[in-house]
This record gives sequence, structure tokens and C-alpha cells, in this order.
Amino acid sequence: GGGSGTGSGAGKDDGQIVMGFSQVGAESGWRTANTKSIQESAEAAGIKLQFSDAQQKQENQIKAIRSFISQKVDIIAFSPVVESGWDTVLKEAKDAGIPVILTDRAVDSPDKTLYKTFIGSDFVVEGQKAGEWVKQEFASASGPVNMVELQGNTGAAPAIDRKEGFASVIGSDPKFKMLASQPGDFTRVKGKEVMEAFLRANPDIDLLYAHNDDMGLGAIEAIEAAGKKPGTDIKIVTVDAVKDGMQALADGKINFIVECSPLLGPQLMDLAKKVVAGETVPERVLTEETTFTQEQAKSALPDRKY
Ligand code: GYE
Repeated sequence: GGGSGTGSGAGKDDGQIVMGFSQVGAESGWRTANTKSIQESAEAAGIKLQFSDAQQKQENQIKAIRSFISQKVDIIAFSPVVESGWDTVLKEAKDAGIPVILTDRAVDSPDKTLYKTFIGSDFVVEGQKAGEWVKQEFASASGPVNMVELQGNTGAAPAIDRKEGFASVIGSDPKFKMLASQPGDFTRVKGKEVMEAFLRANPDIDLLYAHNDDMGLGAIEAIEAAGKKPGTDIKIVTVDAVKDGMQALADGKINFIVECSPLLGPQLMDLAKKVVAGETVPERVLTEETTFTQEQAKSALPDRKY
């Protein structure tokens, strides 16, 4: 384990790997399932986890990473709340000889030697899948299709990429009109609040695209409070497929969900062991995912673990 000879703090030379993990926060059902997966997998793999919750603040993540460096952990993993602004602290880790694994979300650092690997989903593809469904669903609609979009937190990889992927499929067809697109920070509360504003400003919304289930669930409350039927009057497509989202899909309040798996723990621990052992690992490890219709949600729900 971490540190050498005089090593102090977290890393003692008892052979156990010490991982410092900086999590985004607890903003969504996805995040809660992701945290559980990481904690359980660390335990199962015999890795000592120093877990730190950044409460959606980059400054807290930078502080946590610096503290992991001074504790001389064996490896640092983190899920960056935003894409930009990591070069300095990642350079500090590199100079200290501590390898870093990006988990779930990417950074935009041009220097790829600042981290060993990146494990997570392809968020552009997720946005494209949402767009393909919308295209099909409204294939026979002649008139304008009025859409609104709830984005994830500003500057986050999944917010940027899910927007881009969706627009790349839908954007070329003038039938589809994006009336409004605002951040809802991946939370239920903000999703509801922003949807209320969308409904006040736009009496005729046909479709909501929410970058995660939680914002979609908040929006459903706003739609119902406005006297409209979610899933019928306003079609809804979201990303994640956590249990509450799947339940709303099975209940007909959401129309389609693009899956994004939060169960990254087991693969992360495998990668960490290899990296610490000095083995080479792939630069990019992609998560496998599917999509769900209302019927598929009904059959998947009983076995859904999160
Ligand atoms: O979709 C959302 C969460 O980074 C993939 O973050 C993750 C996203 C997930 O808050 O629910």
C-alpha cells in the first residue's frame, strides 16, 4: 500500500491498495447507485476507499484530490463535476507519482498523460439515441414539433455531450423546434422549477428531453400541476433508467429512457489493481447500455437493482 518507507497517513505498507475517490455529490438516483457500487466494489476487492463527497463543487474536488496527494494514497479516482479546470491539480498528482482514473465523466485536458484511463458511458451516443426515438415517434407529425430541454449542470461532460448528440440527430430537420433549453443541474427540484418556467412561457410543448430521470421526474410534477398529462400531452424522453424513472416509464408518464449504467465499481476496482501493479490498461473503457420503451420497463422493473 501507498507511501514508501516513511509513508504516513492513509497509505501504509500492509499491501492493501488505498484509493482516494472524489464523488460529484448526491444529486440524483444515478449518483446514489454509483456511490453504492463504488463503495461495495472497493470492499469486495479489498481496496481501502477514502471517499469524499464534493457537493457539486469543483473547488471541493480539487481540495479532496490535494488531500489524497498529501496522504500518499496509491491511486486517485474521481468523477469530475465539470470538464474544464483540472490541469493544475492533475499535474500535481502526476508529479507526486500517484496515478489517476477518470470515472463516469471526462475532463477536457489536452494532456492525456494526466490520467491513466477513463471509464464510463459515451454520452454523445446517449443523446443520439434519444434523438432517434424522437424522430421516429414524430415521424408522421406534419406540423412543428415543439421541444424543450432540461440540461445537466453547466459544463459537465454528460450535459454537453447529451445536448450535442441529440441536436446532431434532430437539428437538421426544420420540423423540430427547440423552444427552450436550460440547465436543471441533474436534480429533481431544479427540473421541476425550470419546467414550471418553460410551461408558463410556452403554452404548446409537445416534447421534453431531460438529460436525466430525476429532472424528468421533477418536470412531471410541474406538468401535472399545470393540468396536463405527462407522457400524453407532453411526451418525455430521459437518460439513466434508475428505478424511479423506470416506474414512471412503466406508468406511462415517461415515454422512452436511454440507459446509462451507474454500476462502474467492479470495473473501476479491476482497473485500479492493474494500474497500481504497473500493468497497461486501455485508454478508454466503455460501459454497455441499452434503451427502454414503456413495455420493456414493465418487464425489467421487478429485477431492477437501483
Ligand atoms: O446521468 C446523472 C448524474 O455523470 C452520467 O450524472 C452521470 C450523470 C447522470 O447526476 O443522473
